[in-house]
Amino acid sequence: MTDTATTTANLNKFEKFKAQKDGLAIKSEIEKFAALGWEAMDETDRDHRLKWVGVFFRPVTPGQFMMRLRMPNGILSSTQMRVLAQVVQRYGDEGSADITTRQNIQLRGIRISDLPDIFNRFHAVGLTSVQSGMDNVRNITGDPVAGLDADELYDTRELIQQIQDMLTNKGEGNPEFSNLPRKFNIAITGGRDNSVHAEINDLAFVPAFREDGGTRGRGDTGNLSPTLSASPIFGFNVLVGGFFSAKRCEAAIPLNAWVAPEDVVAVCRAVLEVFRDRGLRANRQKSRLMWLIDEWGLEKFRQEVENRLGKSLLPAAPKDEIDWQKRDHIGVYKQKQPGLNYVGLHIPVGRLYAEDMFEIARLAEVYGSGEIRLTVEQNIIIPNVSESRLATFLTESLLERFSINPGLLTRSLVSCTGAQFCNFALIETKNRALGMIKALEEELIFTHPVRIHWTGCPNSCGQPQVADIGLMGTKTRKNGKTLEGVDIYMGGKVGKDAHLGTCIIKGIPCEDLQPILQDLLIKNFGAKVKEEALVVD
Ligand code: SRM
Ligand code: SF4
Repeated sequence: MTDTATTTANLNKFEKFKAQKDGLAIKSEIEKFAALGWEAMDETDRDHRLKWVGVFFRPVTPGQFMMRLRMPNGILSSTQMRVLAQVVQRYGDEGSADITTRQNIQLRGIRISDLPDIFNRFHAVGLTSVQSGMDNVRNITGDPVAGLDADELYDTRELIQQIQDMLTNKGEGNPEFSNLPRKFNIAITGGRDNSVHAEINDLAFVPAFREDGGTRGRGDTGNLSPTLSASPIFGFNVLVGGFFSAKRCEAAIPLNAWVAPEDVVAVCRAVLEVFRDRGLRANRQKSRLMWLIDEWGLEKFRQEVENRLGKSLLPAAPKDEIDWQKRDHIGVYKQKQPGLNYVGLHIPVGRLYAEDMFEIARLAEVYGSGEIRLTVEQNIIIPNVSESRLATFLTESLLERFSINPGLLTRSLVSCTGAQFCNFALIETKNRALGMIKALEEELIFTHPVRIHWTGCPNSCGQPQVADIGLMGTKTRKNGKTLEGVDIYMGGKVGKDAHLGTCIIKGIPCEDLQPILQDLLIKNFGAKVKEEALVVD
């Protein structure tokens, strides 16, 4: 046996194949795969390693792959959107795109033979899909209205781009971070409403002022050089270990650290180096960062981060600045730039087709500055719409489908991919979610939005634990038959004092769900039955 064979013998299957060949290695094999075709490819390359370049084999639609991009801070240009539209357009009815719960875009219908051309197109417009799946850092989320919002404390855009550049070697792929023990999520919020769900990330930065302006921890070797300042200094309190998995869900906990914006990239690197080198790899169900923190205790973890950083971390500021309810950004809002507005369009369950994407790109160019933003609620924002053009913009026909004023259930609906494309799914989600919301809105009147999140299985990609009402797919039994069903979560709170909801009812068959939801909405969220729904004919 070789050394490698000896050391890999006891590893789980994922660690084994990563040790045999790094996922990023397949970057140089794309032309070969394209010529070979998916049927003839090595199965590990096809089903797993391709995810290192953001290409996902879909057992539900074999031969039609999914591509997951990276959209730092959820921002893209109209030129980039048009390229994405061109890519899915060539697949006709089988081509589509989804806005994801990480402010990102996934493309569907992709043929392996087209990958070289697609990567060339991406490259030409500065798009990358590198390291967006498997044991890599996912899309880094930030405030969707960064740089637009008059009340923001920090514009997160540049910082997030810097982190992505560091982690991915400017989108080309970075072998330093291509073999983590498991996936890793990073979020930064510079606003007051925690628009990124900081609490459900492995590493999150939330705004916080240090009153004393005290020591900044700048010495290379841990020597602190005090700089006194009269006014509070802006920075971030750091949260660690938030995650959802089928086995366990945890909100992130404070690391008891405050970092200045200029130190955020280095802190990300230090945390990731600790996770990469010391994270638990034996059992994939116990590999996320929180399991390491559990094993070591927070103090030791913090100490190891400081060792990697080469300097001390300052203690957390006593309070963070998350003091608003979370906004959904749907509708028209004034920007901090005089005379400009941002317009949030509701995209039902995040699903887009090529013609929608071309149209969004056109609207962003004609009425805005060509910029398009995505939200973790799977919607779109078009910024920089001038006052003089706003009224005409609002008459555009696309806004009839992608409304700025949808129904109060519709506007907050979120859904994961579900059975249409995801082989983990226990139920169909997106279409079912839309049908259910339509039926409930026909029967009930609401006074405020109710956030309903659907997720097709316990992996929780649709984040049911952050919702007012979360619906998690399951299989259930009724009259001796196995049916698609849901476990119902409630109590999720976002924004200020965010906390996770918990499961309150298990195993409701989807066919029996509507009256149960109706009841929950009436009893807990002030919904009222419409007069006409009460008329019996
Ligand atoms: Fe997820 C795996 C879709 C956000 C937790 N997720 C998957 C896979 C890749 C499984 C697969 O291969 O089929 C799904 C791809 C289906 C498809 O064809 O679209 C998938 N996850 C998604 C997306 C597209 C849901 C959506 O409709 O928006 C989201 C893509 C985000 C992105 O742009 O990167 C998505 N996934 C999430 C989130 C939410 C978040 O990050 O805020 C979570 C929970 C948070 C977390 O990770 O801590 C999440 N996905 C998972 C897990 C459970 C992780 C674990 O530690 O066990 C899996 C399964 C796994 O990794 O083994 C998973
Ligand atoms: Fe697939 Fe389950 Fe994630 Fe939904 S929650 S996308 S069904 S893995």
